[in-house]
Amino acid sequence: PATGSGAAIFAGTVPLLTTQTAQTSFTLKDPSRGNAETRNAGRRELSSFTTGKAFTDADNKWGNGTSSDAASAAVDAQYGITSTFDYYKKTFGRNGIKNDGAGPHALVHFGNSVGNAFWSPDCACMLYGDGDGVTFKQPLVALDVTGHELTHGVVEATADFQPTRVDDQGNQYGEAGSLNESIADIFGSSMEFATNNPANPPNYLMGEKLGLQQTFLRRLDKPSLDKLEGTVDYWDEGSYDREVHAGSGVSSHAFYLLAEGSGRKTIGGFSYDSPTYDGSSVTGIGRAKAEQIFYRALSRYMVSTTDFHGAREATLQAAADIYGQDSTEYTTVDQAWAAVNVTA
Ligand code: ASN
Ligand code: ZN
Repeated sequence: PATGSGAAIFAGTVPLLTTQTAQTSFTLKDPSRGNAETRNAGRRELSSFTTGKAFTDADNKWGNGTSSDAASAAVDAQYGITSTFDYYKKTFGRNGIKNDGAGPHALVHFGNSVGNAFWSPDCACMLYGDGDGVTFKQPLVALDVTGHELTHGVVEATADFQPTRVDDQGNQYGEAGSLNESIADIFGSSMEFATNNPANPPNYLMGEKLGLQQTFLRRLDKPSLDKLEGTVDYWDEGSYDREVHAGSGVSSHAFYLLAEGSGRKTIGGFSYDSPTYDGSSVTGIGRAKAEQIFYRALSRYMVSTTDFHGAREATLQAAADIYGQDSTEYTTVDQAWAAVNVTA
């Protein structure tokens, strides 16, 4: 690969490994990471392009750090997809989204005024809108958004959670779909911690770089602080038919409690105060162990119809496999689920 650098919108100035195609021409494709590549959708929708257009650059210095240069969003995207590739490889030995060695693909500048980012099963790639100009004023290329969306690709290749219901506007409901959103937030924020970019300090907030009025999209320590999507802290049998981004809080909160514990805590300059359903206090086992437990549960025990009670059992089994049934880790998994009202 050729060694270049990029000026991103969110991630600061970052190194990029690229491909030289001529004396003075480079493309945004990283041969050291399964040809992970970011291309330009040119504001078109999926129906009217197939692969977009390659970004090229004469001196291998990409972007100017703002949206005024179309390449800047591509720098964030390429940095995000390669950082996610590295995260899964280093942390879990997973070689790519599908574990087939292929690097992720991304298309930036997707569609006209799209305030969202997606994992698309059609192209097996990331699609990033430039924002709707109202709620989202910037391209949705922030690091944790990339970790979230690519994790939907990992979920598709593993448990493949399916929503129990989809309404006529395409909104998805139910616990398996909520686990999909939750797992995407769990590994999206874990990837942010692993990447530890100085311009993007890691935390348990999702989408905090996007310039939202609420300052974040969702958060794992106390999901109910999110008023945008109405995310919930605890499982509630009586009313459980939630939109998946709202329901995701239950298992995201269990993960946070497992990793960090309940109550007040300052991590990397961010303050958290995580509650529990039953007033119990939970002592965390650390993020690294919590990640291993959740990944093993996802990749071995969870299936398309797994609900929160099934997720509890899957993570208990994973903890028993790694640490033993008499371990503190196993007991803490049990406590963390009880603290979000998911019990045997
Ligand atoms: N950003 C949304 C998500 O990943 C897009 C979607 O798939 N509905 O949850
Ligand atoms: Zn999602």
